Amino acid sequence: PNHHWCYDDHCEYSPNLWPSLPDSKCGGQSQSPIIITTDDVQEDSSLNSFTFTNFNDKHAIESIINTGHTVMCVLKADTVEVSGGALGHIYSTLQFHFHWGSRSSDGSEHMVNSKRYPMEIHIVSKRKDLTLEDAIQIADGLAVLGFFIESTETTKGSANSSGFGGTSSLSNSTSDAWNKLTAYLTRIKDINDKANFTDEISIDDLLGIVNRHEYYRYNGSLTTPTCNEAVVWTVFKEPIKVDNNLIMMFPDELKYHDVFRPTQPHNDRKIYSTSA
Ligand code: SG7
Ligand code: ZN
Repeated sequence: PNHHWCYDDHCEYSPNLWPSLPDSKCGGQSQSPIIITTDDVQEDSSLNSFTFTNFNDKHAIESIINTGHTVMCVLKADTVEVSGGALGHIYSTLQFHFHWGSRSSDGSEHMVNSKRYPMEIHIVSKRKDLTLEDAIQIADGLAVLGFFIESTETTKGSANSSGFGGTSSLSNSTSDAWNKLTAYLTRIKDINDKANFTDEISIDDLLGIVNRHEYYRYNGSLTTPTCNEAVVWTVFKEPIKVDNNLIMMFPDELKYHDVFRPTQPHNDRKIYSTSA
């Protein structure tokens, strides 16, 4: 059975009905995304730095797929890994994907205080010692790294931006990587379209110079059905800066937009932050 869920009310299961999908955990007490209220986060000195293995591999991306809910870059198996960052296990990276909005500034899933960013990238990894099937049944089975994406235009010309007269703050390799990635979107316009990824870009190229030491941490869920409460979430504080015309290619080239779940209640959860 193809149970039809979506992010608006133009399908059988809009977000408020996700809890009634078969096998759904979407009505649970530890759901994602959430609003991170900076006044309420608890600083935790045990939140140390990550080890990102093979994030510099320019051949790690195997394919790019339009799932109908997101654009997903699938990685070659057993290549990229994430450890450290107080995770307690080694995690194998499976894929990364995007959440975006329409023409507005909305698009990210997590919010910081009242701010929503235009996009969010999720790098999804599973515990190396478990199958994916087992990992989604256990609280720390998956580790998702979330980075906000902000438009370079936002900071152009501001007091702390680099250069004179609005030079882009993107390095050439980052800009080049985002240009190459977004060039695939026109080839995967229809749902289930898939392209082999042949360009040489690494995850490091896409992340660029963003600070990878300062982040928020909490226990939550997958943000799509069946919303398993199996995710150790890391949301990095500093956004990646990408040119606005490239951000806009997601809603423009794909046939859908506003692919982000409404924020969920914290209930009794604590949100931690790396300490200053
Ligand atoms: C996207 O978000 C896809 C899903 C992902 C889901 O719809 O990337 O992945 C696949 C393989 O379709 O679900 C199990 C999984 O990774 C939820 O991921 S998220 O919580 O990081 N947004
Ligand atoms: Zn996601």
